[in-house]
Amino acid sequence: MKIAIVCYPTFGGSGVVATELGIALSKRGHEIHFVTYKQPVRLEYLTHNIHYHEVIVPEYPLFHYQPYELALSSKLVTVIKKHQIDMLHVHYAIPHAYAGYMAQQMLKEEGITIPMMTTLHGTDITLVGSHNFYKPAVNFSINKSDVVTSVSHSLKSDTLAIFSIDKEIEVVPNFIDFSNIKESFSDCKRYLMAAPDERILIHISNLRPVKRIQDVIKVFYGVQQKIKSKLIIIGDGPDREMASKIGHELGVRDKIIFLGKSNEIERILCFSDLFLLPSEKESFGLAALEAMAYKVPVISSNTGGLSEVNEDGVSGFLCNVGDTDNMTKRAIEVLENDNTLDQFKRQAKQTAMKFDITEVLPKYERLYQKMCCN
Ligand code: GMT
Repeated sequence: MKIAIVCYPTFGGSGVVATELGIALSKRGHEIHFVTYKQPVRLEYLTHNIHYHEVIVPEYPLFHYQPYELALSSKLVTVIKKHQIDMLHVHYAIPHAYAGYMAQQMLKEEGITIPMMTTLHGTDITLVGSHNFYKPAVNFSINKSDVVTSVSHSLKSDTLAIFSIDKEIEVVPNFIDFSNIKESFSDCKRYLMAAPDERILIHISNLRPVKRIQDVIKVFYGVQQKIKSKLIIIGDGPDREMASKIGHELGVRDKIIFLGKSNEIERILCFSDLFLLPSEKESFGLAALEAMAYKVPVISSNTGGLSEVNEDGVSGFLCNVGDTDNMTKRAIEVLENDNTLDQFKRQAKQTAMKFDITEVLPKYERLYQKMCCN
């Protein structure tokens, strides 16, 4: 099939999932066309089966806000016609489902029918989309999608609770392509980050308030009182300064390493011992799943879809949002002795393997088939 994929090209989970999905589909013989404003960060190569079309929004002084949706829907019309695309898969409802619907309508005028699947990822529903500024348009474009999927059962329930949806929502979880995950690393440079007798805790996110980075620092503070350790923080965002300040106040700033945005997550996960994800909201927690795939157990909150990914007592532990005392206790339980840590590491990987792409890809392909050929 010829599939146009619309996504955010940045480090966020929705863009990563869309990119990995496109790459996997291309390997199965589908022709994939990414349509977005920058080459997606995880899209390292373009082949005859993978194409990238840049949406350009020229600055025009009259516009206070540059009209990205307009440029995107126009680009979609052009790409769909030129490459005779069979279907459209948009990731993240805002504004992609809306722009996709507009493209569908323009093409209809020319006698071209193009079905659209919308995959809901989380903040497009729970944080941004639910706001009255956007809600009517998001509700409308979800209902106008031919197929709607969500990345967890929890996100499906949230969507049905927040919006008036008259479409069936199919749950298709996020995934890991285990064929890309190395069993062993020759260049895993743990010594660069910590002494041999230190444990390494890690947090990866866009450092937004929803991630509760203050809880990451508090938990680390508690852990390092009992166990010699370092904390690595990957990603960048508005709460980075605040995290650093709390680190100073608690006297642990010198044990926290901020690495910024990274495209080399695997080279850091390979030596990490524990992933912290205490989010306020989290529809799935792809970052946690990626950590588990590299044998890093997870202490997370039990919000949203996290309990569908992180198995309590198996791949790590789930705690109530904001309960940093319990998170600290659980973290120490996992890290305290080598045997327990090894067991959690093994179990983390086993749990992650349930989300291998070979389990998930056929679900998308079945839905594509149904949508295009019914
Ligand atoms: O977590 C973020 O703020 C980024 C956001 C995104 O849209 O990229 O992540 C959402 O989608 C990911 C991929 O499906 C999920 O793994 C994240 O849990 C979800 N984030 C939230 O729900 C806060």
